[in-house]
Formats: sequence, structure tokens, C-alpha cells
Amino acid sequence: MEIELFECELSYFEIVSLTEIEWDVVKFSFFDLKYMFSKTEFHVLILGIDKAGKTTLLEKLKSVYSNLEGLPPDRIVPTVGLNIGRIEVSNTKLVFWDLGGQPGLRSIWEKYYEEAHAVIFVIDAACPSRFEDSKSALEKVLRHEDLQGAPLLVLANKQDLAESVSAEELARYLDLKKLDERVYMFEAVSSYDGLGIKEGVEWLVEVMERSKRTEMLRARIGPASV
Ligand SMILES: Nc1nc2c(ncn2[C@@H]2O[C@H](COP(=O)(O)OP(=O)(O)OP(=O)(O)O)[C@@H](O)[C@H]2O)c(=O)[nH]1
Ligand SMILES: [Mg+2]
Repeated sequence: MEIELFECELSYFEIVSLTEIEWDVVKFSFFDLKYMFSKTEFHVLILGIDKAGKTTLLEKLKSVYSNLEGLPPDRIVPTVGLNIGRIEVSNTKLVFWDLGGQPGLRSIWEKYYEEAHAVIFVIDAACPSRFEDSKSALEKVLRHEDLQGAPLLVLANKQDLAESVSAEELARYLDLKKLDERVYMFEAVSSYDGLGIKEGVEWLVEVMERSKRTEMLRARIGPASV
């Protein structure tokens, strides 16, 4: 169908006299072309309990991947609504949704699950007294059916602090049971100095590009979007 579109030129008269079925063919081909030339767009949820460093991470992502200066840490306040950040990595657009992690706000997270291609779960690796809270919040996220098959990147944040534990230690501590069929990775990062952030994002892009979850979202939304 696309070839036909390239090979024939329709006059104004021919366009106005197209039947409904012919219009469907033209529209379908147009959307297909738009899809072929548009960049892939992925939605990534940034979750984690309060003070884990989610918004600081989002601002660091903006400054690492775009010309925008992210907000400095001392201007970041606890999140109550939603912060959105857009970046481009190679030929891929990433839209990050950063939500508040205070206990009373965590029930809002699930409203974003259906549309998400992947999840970044941020943990303050320098605060073991709150690991249990992070573990149960993460387990609840993983149990939710609207997030089935979504790749998971767990970030052991605040590596610039001497007392922080490594990504391996954090993984051992969390000892997550519901990870069997999920693509996941633990990465040590610092949202202050940027350590580990590029490695994490590049891994995420690679796994989202070939994940079943992406295929499922693509089929649901249609050929014009991811
Ligand atoms: N040392 C250090 N501190 C960090 C790092 N990332 C965040 N912080 C600090 O941790 C505190 C919480 O950071 P936020 O980014 O507001 O945390 P959040 O997860 O968005 O919190 P909520 O919006 O309440 O859910 C702030 O004082 C940050 O400056 C980091 O990599 N290293
Ligand atoms: Mg925040």
C-alpha cells in the first residue's frame, strides 16, 4: 500500500472522490509512514519511598542528556504531584514520570502503571533503617498486574556517601521473590555526581526496545505510537 502511495499522484478531484475504504488505506499508510520516521518514545516511571532521591535523579538526568541545566539539589522540594522530564538517548525519546514517595502519596502511583514501559525504583543506599519500607513498597509495585513484564531498574542511590551499601549488598538485602520472569538490574548511582546514571539509562533503553511489554503497549495504542 505504501508503495502505491509513492508511485501515484492523486489529483484534487481524485482525493475528494475517494471512497471510505480508499480513505482508510490512505490514512493507514500515512500513519505507517509517520511511525517509520518518528522516534520511539518510552514512558519510564520513577518510584521509591520519600527522600530516596527520585527528583534529584530526574534533574541530573536532564542535565546529563540535554542542554537544560537541571535544578540544583538545594532547590528541590518533596514531590506532591508529578514531575515530568523528557530526554533523548540516541534515537529514542524517554519521558520520565517522577511521583512523590511519602506514604500518603504512594496510592497515586498505580494510576500511571498501565502506560509505563519500565520502572526505575530508587533507594537511599545510605539509610539501612528504611530498607524494609523500600522493600515492601517495591514488592507491592511488582505484584501489581498493570505492570506485568515491565523491566525494572533498581538504583542504589547516594553512592557519594561513605556509609552507602553497594548494589550487590542492597540486592541481597531486598531478596526479592517476584523477580523471576522480569528483566531487572541493580545499579549503584549518585544523583549528585552522576555516577552510574548513564549505564542504568542505556541498559533500560536496550531492554525496553526488545521487551514484550513494549510490544504489548504498541499493539494496544496502535501503529502511530509506541
Ligand atoms: N548525598 C546525596 N544526597 C542525595 C542524593 N540524591 C538525593 N539526595 C538528597 O536526598 C534528599 C531527598 O531528595 P529528593 O530528590 O527530594 O527525594 P525524592 O525521592 O524525590 O523524595 P519525595 O519527592 O518526597 O518522594 C535531598 O536532601 C537530596 O539532596 C545523592 O545522590 N547523594
Ligand atoms: Mg521528589
